[in-house]
Amino acid sequence: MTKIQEFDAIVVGAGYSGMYMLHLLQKEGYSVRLFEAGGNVGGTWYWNRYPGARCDTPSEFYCYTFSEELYKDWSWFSLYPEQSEILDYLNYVVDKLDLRKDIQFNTRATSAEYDETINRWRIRTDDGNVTLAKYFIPAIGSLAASHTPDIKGLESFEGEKYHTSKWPHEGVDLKGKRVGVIGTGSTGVQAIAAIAKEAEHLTVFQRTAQYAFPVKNPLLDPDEIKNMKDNFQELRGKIREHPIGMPSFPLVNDYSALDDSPEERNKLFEQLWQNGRGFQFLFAYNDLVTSDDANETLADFVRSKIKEIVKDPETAENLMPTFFVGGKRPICATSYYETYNRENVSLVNLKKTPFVECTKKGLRTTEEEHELDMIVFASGFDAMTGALMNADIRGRNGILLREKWEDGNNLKTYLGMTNVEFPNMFTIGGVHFPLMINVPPVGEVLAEWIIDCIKYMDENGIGEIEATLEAEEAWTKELNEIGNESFYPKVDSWYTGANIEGKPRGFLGHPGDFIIYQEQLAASRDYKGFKFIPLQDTAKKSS
Ligand code: NA7
Repeated sequence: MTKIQEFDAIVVGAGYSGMYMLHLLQKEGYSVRLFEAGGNVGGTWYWNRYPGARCDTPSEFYCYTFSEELYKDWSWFSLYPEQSEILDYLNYVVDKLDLRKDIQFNTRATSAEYDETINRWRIRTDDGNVTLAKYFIPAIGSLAASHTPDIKGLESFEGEKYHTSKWPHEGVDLKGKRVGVIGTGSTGVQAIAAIAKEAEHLTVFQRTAQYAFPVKNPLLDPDEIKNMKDNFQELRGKIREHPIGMPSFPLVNDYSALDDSPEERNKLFEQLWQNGRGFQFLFAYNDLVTSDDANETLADFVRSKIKEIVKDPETAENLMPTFFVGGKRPICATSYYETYNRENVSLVNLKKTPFVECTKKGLRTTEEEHELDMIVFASGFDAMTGALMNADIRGRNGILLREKWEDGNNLKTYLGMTNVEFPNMFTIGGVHFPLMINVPPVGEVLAEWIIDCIKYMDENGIGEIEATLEAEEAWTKELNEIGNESFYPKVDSWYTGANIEGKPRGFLGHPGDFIIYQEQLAASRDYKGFKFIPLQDTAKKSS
């Protein structure tokens, strides 16, 4: 029998942002239920268990900073934590904050509709139950809908097939297997280096060659951990003042890359390469992602490293990236290029020899058939829009979110969080969510905005909040302007929807930096971009 329950708020997704949102709602005394499709907390980190999965953001910032006690009672042991260490951390948090009592695991929200007659969101879940709530907060993340290439004949393959984002929890035996990996994004480069060590043979199918900045994976020593904890307050401030929320990456030279001689520049780049601190490269000079010529100096340097590292000249040539560095999500990797020197690894350049079909034995390109025991899809996500548009989310008058967005051709939000015609719904992660900023602090800032708004509504007897058309139009226009001036349109990537054939192009995420976004959020706290309906009027409507 269908069970109907009512809460003040429903949160969907137990990743970083959803967990913090739940904590804030609990703390303020709201009744809340969080639905999570997985069997435990973690979101992205719960599902993405492929070999080599690891965070490319230093652990000291890839965590919550709203509570000094929470920060200090946990000690990371890796600078760049593996997936399992992040899950351990999130399990520590969920227990310490006593969040589990309000989380329903193994439960997928299948639809959400706003019922104007009762001014409540009605959420249906795959256990057959219905839940009503005044506030609906999908925190499902930007990369929740995986993408598998549409290769002819894929169903006929007789070997094993896995997508990295749905990696079996019990693990996969790679020993003695001929494995093919499709994709060389952040996931692919990690998986490739790890799979190569176990598989009998690894064939990498690469569509676009990548810049992979090296990261070394040192364990943190006790002094570093103590230092992080002792400087917590300062660190918290610095995270929010840094363009991507990662203050251990300072601007090295506050001048153009072109102002240094090639020798000086290469000396610095070489130092950064040896240091192995990934994203630090983008902050070597102040114009690396604003000037084509400056960008090309970095691109050239990486290409020279590929030539130096990869022994087989043809493989090295195929690994040479040519696009504007940063246009695709920058990639941090450990021993990525070195992996191609292994006897058991080969590279297929799909730009030269595209897929023709998948056969029962493997993948056939225009050149040859590659026989495989296993295909691993590291082929990314229908990012930002996928999960929200696949879901049945209905606002006023039954309008579907994907209809409002005209299937991705007309993406609009206000603040990357609210939508005209979808009252009392706040989205974290998804359309207009920041593209390149460290996710946990952005999630914190948004969850804090939402809880303040909810409190404001309840303290002022407000039944409904909804973005105004003008605010939504102005925000979307502003974002497009920032985006057009940025480097994002220069390159095909998931940032603009170009990773998936047929997906409409546009600025899916917020193209500005963390400081700009926080300024926009701060400015919106006067609520002039919203319409409020007093509680008594919503009550009248429903009577
Ligand atoms: P990405 O970065 O989208 O990478 C996906 C990879 O798969 C990329 O190399 C794609 O090539 C490749 N791809 C996608 N479709 C195809 C087809 N049809 N044929 C061949 N190759 C294909 O996803 P990740 O999972 O690596 O990373 C996602 C985010 O997770 C990352 O940005 C971080 O934020 C963490 P392309 O480059 O599009 O030519």
